Amino acid sequence: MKALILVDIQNDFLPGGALAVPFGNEILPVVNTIQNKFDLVVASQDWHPEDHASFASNYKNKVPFDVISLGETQQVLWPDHCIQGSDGAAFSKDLKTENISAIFRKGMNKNIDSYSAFFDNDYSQHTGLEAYLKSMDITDVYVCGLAADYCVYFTAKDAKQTGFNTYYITDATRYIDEDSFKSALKDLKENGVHLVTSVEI
Ligand code: VGL
Ligand code: ZN
Repeated sequence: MKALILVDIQNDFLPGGALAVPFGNEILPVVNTIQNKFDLVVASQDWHPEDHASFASNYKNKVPFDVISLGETQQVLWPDHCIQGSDGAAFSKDLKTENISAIFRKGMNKNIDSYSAFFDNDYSQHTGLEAYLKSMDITDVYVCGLAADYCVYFTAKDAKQTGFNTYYITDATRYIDEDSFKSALKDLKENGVHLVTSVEI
Protein backbone atom coordinates (compact mmCIF):
# COMPACT_ATOMS: atom_id res chain seq x y z
CA MET A 1 0.00 0.00 0.00
CA LYS A 2 1.31 3.40 -1.04
CA ALA A 3 0.96 6.73 0.77
CA LEU A 4 1.69 10.27 -0.39
CA ILE A 5 2.86 12.78 2.23
CA LEU A 6 2.19 16.42 1.32
CA VAL A 7 4.70 18.35 3.40
CA ASP A 8 3.91 21.92 4.49
CA ILE A 9 2.13 23.21 1.36
CA GLN A 10 1.19 26.34 3.29
CA ASN A 11 0.83 29.99 2.26
CA ASP A 12 3.93 31.13 4.16
CA PHE A 13 6.12 28.82 2.05
CA LEU A 14 4.63 30.01 -1.23
CA PRO A 15 5.43 33.22 -3.16
CA GLY A 16 4.22 36.20 -1.10
CA GLY A 17 4.53 34.23 2.16
CA ALA A 18 6.74 34.96 5.16
CA LEU A 19 9.28 32.24 4.28
CA ALA A 20 8.60 31.92 0.59
CA VAL A 21 10.35 29.07 -1.18
CA PRO A 22 11.40 30.28 -4.66
CA PHE A 23 9.11 28.78 -7.35
CA GLY A 24 7.21 26.85 -4.63
CA ASN A 25 3.94 27.46 -6.49
CA GLU A 26 5.20 25.34 -9.41
CA ILE A 27 4.65 22.15 -7.40
CA LEU A 28 0.90 22.69 -7.03
CA PRO A 29 -0.30 21.21 -10.35
CA VAL A 30 2.05 18.27 -9.85
CA VAL A 31 1.01 17.41 -6.27
CA ASN A 32 -2.66 17.73 -7.24
CA THR A 33 -2.36 15.46 -10.28
CA ILE A 34 -0.51 12.60 -8.59
CA GLN A 35 -2.85 12.17 -5.62
CA ASN A 36 -5.06 9.63 -7.39
CA LYS A 37 -2.11 7.22 -7.74
CA PHE A 38 -2.08 6.57 -3.96
CA ASP A 39 -4.02 4.43 -1.49
CA LEU A 40 -3.66 7.14 1.15
CA VAL A 41 -2.86 10.87 1.14
CA VAL A 42 -1.74 12.64 4.32
CA ALA A 43 -0.41 16.14 4.95
CA SER A 44 1.81 17.91 7.44
CA GLN A 45 1.40 21.47 8.61
CA ASP A 46 4.09 23.60 10.26
CA TRP A 47 2.23 25.07 13.26
CA HIS A 48 4.28 27.35 15.51
CA PRO A 49 3.45 29.42 18.58
CA GLU A 50 4.51 33.10 18.32
CA ASP A 51 7.34 32.59 20.82
CA HIS A 52 8.92 29.71 18.91
CA ALA A 53 12.69 29.26 19.38
CA SER A 54 13.26 29.06 15.60
CA PHE A 55 12.13 32.66 15.06
CA ALA A 56 14.93 35.26 14.80
CA SER A 57 12.48 37.84 16.19
CA ASN A 58 12.58 36.11 19.57
CA TYR A 59 16.29 36.95 20.11
CA LYS A 60 18.12 40.22 20.55
CA ASN A 61 20.71 40.87 17.82
CA LYS A 62 19.68 37.98 15.58
CA VAL A 63 18.39 38.12 12.04
CA PRO A 64 16.74 35.46 9.87
CA PHE A 65 19.16 32.82 8.55
CA ASP A 66 21.62 33.25 11.45
CA VAL A 67 22.50 29.88 13.00
CA ILE A 68 22.52 29.24 16.75
CA SER A 69 23.00 26.21 19.01
CA LEU A 70 19.71 25.04 20.45
CA GLY A 71 20.14 22.13 22.85
CA GLU A 72 22.16 19.52 21.00
CA THR A 73 21.26 20.80 17.54
CA GLN A 74 22.25 23.66 15.23
CA GLN A 75 19.22 25.81 14.55
CA VAL A 76 18.73 28.11 11.57
CA LEU A 77 16.70 31.13 12.64
CA TRP A 78 13.75 31.91 10.40
CA PRO A 79 11.41 34.81 9.81
CA ASP A 80 8.19 34.35 11.81
CA HIS A 81 6.12 31.85 9.82
CA CYS A 82 3.21 29.44 10.08
CA ILE A 83 1.82 30.94 13.28
CA GLN A 84 -0.92 28.68 14.60
CA GLY A 85 -4.28 29.63 13.08
CA SER A 86 -2.89 32.38 10.82
CA ASP A 87 -3.55 32.67 7.11
CA GLY A 88 0.14 31.98 6.49
CA ALA A 89 -0.24 28.62 8.21
CA ALA A 90 -3.24 27.63 6.09
CA PHE A 91 -2.87 25.28 3.13
CA SER A 92 -2.70 26.97 -0.23
CA LYS A 93 -6.17 27.50 -1.69
CA ASP A 94 -4.80 25.90 -4.86
CA LEU A 95 -3.95 22.64 -3.08
CA LYS A 96 -6.42 19.83 -3.65
CA THR A 97 -7.30 18.84 -0.07
CA GLU A 98 -10.38 16.62 -0.33
CA ASN A 99 -8.33 13.41 -0.47
CA ILE A 100 -6.27 14.18 2.65
CA SER A 101 -7.23 11.60 5.27
CA ALA A 102 -5.20 13.04 8.16
CA ILE A 103 -3.17 16.15 8.94
CA PHE A 104 -0.13 16.03 11.22
CA ARG A 105 0.86 19.31 12.83
CA LYS A 106 4.40 19.93 14.01
CA GLY A 107 6.60 22.59 15.57
CA MET A 108 4.15 23.32 18.40
CA ASN A 109 6.75 22.94 21.18
CA LYS A 110 8.32 26.39 21.45
CA ASN A 111 11.68 24.97 22.58
CA ILE A 112 12.45 22.72 19.61
CA ASP A 113 11.93 22.83 15.86
CA SER A 114 10.38 19.99 13.88
CA TYR A 115 11.35 19.72 10.24
CA SER A 116 10.25 16.11 9.84
CA ALA A 117 6.57 15.23 9.73
CA PHE A 118 7.46 12.23 11.94
CA PHE A 119 9.60 13.58 14.82
CA ASP A 120 10.85 16.75 16.50
CA ASN A 121 14.45 17.61 15.55
CA ASP A 122 15.78 16.03 18.77
CA TYR A 123 13.61 12.90 18.27
CA SER A 124 12.10 13.32 21.77
CA GLN A 125 8.50 13.54 20.46
CA HIS A 126 6.69 11.95 17.55
CA THR A 127 3.66 13.26 15.68
CA GLY A 128 1.84 9.92 15.37
CA LEU A 129 2.43 9.74 11.61
CA GLU A 130 4.47 6.52 11.72
CA ALA A 131 1.84 4.64 13.75
CA TYR A 132 -0.95 5.96 11.52
CA LEU A 133 0.75 4.85 8.31
CA LYS A 134 1.55 1.43 9.78
CA SER A 135 -2.05 1.01 11.00
CA MET A 136 -3.17 1.59 7.40
CA ASP A 137 -0.76 -1.13 6.14
CA ILE A 138 1.35 1.38 4.24
CA THR A 139 4.66 -0.04 3.03
CA ASP A 140 5.72 2.62 0.51
CA VAL A 141 5.89 6.33 1.25
CA TYR A 142 6.27 9.11 -1.35
CA VAL A 143 7.27 12.54 -0.10
CA CYS A 144 6.71 15.94 -1.75
CA GLY A 145 6.03 19.55 -0.75
CA LEU A 146 8.07 22.39 0.76
CA ALA A 147 10.86 22.92 1.36
CA ALA A 148 13.02 20.35 -0.45
CA ASP A 149 16.11 20.93 1.71
CA TYR A 150 14.34 21.12 5.09
CA CYS A 151 11.00 19.54 5.86
CA VAL A 152 10.72 17.33 2.75
CA TYR A 153 14.30 16.11 3.22
CA PHE A 154 13.91 15.26 6.93
CA THR A 155 10.51 13.67 6.36
CA ALA A 156 11.94 11.38 3.66
CA LYS A 157 14.93 10.52 5.83
CA ASP A 158 12.71 9.57 8.78
CA ALA A 159 10.30 7.63 6.56
CA LYS A 160 13.19 5.45 5.45
CA GLN A 161 14.55 5.19 9.01
CA THR A 162 11.19 3.99 10.32
CA GLY A 163 11.09 1.17 7.78
CA PHE A 164 9.13 2.42 4.78
CA ASN A 165 10.28 2.04 1.17
CA THR A 166 10.75 5.74 0.57
CA TYR A 167 10.53 7.87 -2.58
CA TYR A 168 11.38 11.58 -2.83
CA ILE A 169 9.54 13.18 -5.75
CA THR A 170 12.09 15.57 -7.23
CA ASP A 171 9.71 17.59 -9.42
CA ALA A 172 7.12 17.99 -6.64
CA THR A 173 9.35 20.02 -4.34
CA ARG A 174 11.45 23.23 -4.41
CA TYR A 175 14.37 24.28 -2.21
CA ILE A 176 15.31 27.28 -0.07
CA ASP A 177 19.09 26.98 -0.52
CA GLU A 178 20.86 25.26 -3.42
CA ASP A 179 23.85 23.99 -1.41
CA SER A 180 21.72 22.50 1.34
CA PHE A 181 19.51 20.92 -1.35
CA LYS A 182 22.54 19.28 -2.99
CA SER A 183 23.77 17.84 0.30
CA ALA A 184 20.23 16.68 1.14
CA LEU A 185 19.98 14.72 -2.13
CA LYS A 186 23.38 13.14 -1.54
CA ASP A 187 22.42 12.11 2.00
CA LEU A 188 19.07 10.69 0.88
CA LYS A 189 20.74 8.58 -1.84
CA GLU A 190 23.32 7.30 0.66
CA ASN A 191 20.48 6.31 2.99
CA GLY A 192 18.57 4.34 0.37
CA VAL A 193 15.80 6.82 -0.40
CA HIS A 194 14.77 6.57 -4.07
CA LEU A 195 14.68 9.80 -6.06
CA VAL A 196 11.86 9.71 -8.62
CA THR A 197 9.96 12.11 -10.84
CA SER A 198 6.16 12.30 -10.81
CA VAL A 199 5.83 10.57 -14.20
CA GLU A 200 7.61 7.47 -12.82
CA ILE A 201 5.02 6.87 -10.06
C1 VGL B 1 10.33 24.59 7.00
C2 VGL B 1 11.93 26.05 7.72
C3 VGL B 1 11.23 26.28 8.88
C4 VGL B 1 9.87 23.66 5.92
C5 VGL B 1 9.62 24.79 8.16
O1 VGL B 1 8.65 23.37 5.85
O2 VGL B 1 10.72 23.21 5.12
N1 VGL B 1 11.49 25.21 6.80
N2 VGL B 1 10.09 25.63 9.09
ZN1 ZN C 1 8.86 26.18 10.75
